[in-house]
Amino acid sequence: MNEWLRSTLPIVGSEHARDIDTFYFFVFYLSLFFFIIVGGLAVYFPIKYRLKPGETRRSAHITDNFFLEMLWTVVPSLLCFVLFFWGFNTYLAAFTVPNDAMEIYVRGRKWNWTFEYPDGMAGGGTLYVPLNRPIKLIMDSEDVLHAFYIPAMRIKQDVIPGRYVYMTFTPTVKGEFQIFCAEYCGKDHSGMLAMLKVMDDAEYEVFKREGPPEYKTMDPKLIGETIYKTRGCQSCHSLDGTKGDGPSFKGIWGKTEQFADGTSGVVDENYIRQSVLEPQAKVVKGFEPVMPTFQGSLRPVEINGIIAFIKGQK
Ligand code: HEC
Ligand SMILES: [Cu+2]
Repeated sequence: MNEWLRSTLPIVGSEHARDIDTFYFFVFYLSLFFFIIVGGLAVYFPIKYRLKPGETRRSAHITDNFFLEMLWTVVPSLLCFVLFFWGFNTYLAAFTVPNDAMEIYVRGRKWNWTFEYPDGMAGGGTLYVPLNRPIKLIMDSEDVLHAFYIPAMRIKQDVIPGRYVYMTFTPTVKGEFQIFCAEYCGKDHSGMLAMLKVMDDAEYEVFKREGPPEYKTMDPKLIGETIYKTRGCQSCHSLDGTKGDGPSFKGIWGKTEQFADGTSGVVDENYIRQSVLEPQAKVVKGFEPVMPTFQGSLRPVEINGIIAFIKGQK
């Protein structure tokens, strides 16, 4: 029975998930117990006490029964106390963030999730976390209400525009687990799918250095495009020639750029790399030196992607 019941639930990905399941099983069996008593008697009594042909018996006149009344008042009250304190404790434990938790920012928007890691690295689609390390997710939304939900961790939290909310979990099982947006009202929340990938320490080190495994098979241009869209380049650099806070990327590859200090230089691999890592080293004439540095927050493979992407903007 227990095994069958467990098989109807998602995988148990953390200690907290196990606590939630234990509580759930308790409520389930408690309900089953009362269902059998109430349902059983509702079937048994009408049969046992039915009026048989020829009988004119009337029921006995019973006004009260002290013992029974105490029983059905005290026992359910005690059960309610147990359910409340047990449930409240489990909830508190789920929202108490351990001091050494690794912080990851989660951003919801119509219709996807992005994740930003402590070292400034970012990505969407998959949330990468190390095994057995407490994780704190600091979450907000760019537009409407969303609900970040990881069934394997048994945690769900509404994500609200203009306010940070958080949740925490400590994954104890390696593997990939589904992430949903559980917000009901709105067109594509059900399509805001992402994965949680729990990696051991060695795999996580590789991830920090080289980026997500899918980079290996991705076209560098596409990596560059992803960075362009998810890391804010888009807000200052257009692709259609329009001048924004920064120069448009359209047609800059191979062009000779005039700098504010009177020098000039050709837009090539090294120049783009330097522009991203030390934006103030060469400031394009006619622009303010407002570009933030991406030193330490873009991996080499991502910078190569940006170069390939800019090359493609004819
Ligand atoms: C806050 C606005 C802002 C953001 C965000 C920003 N940039 Fe810039 N960028 C600028 C400005 C302004 C310049 C021109 C001044 C300079 O060279 O520092 C510039 C210059 C550049 C240049 C040189 C362009 C040329 O025509 O010579 C490159 C390449 C570049 N940025 C790439 C990026 C990439 C890649 C990102 C995202 C990872 C990014 N920028 C994010 C404002 C921004
Ligand atoms: Cu949503």
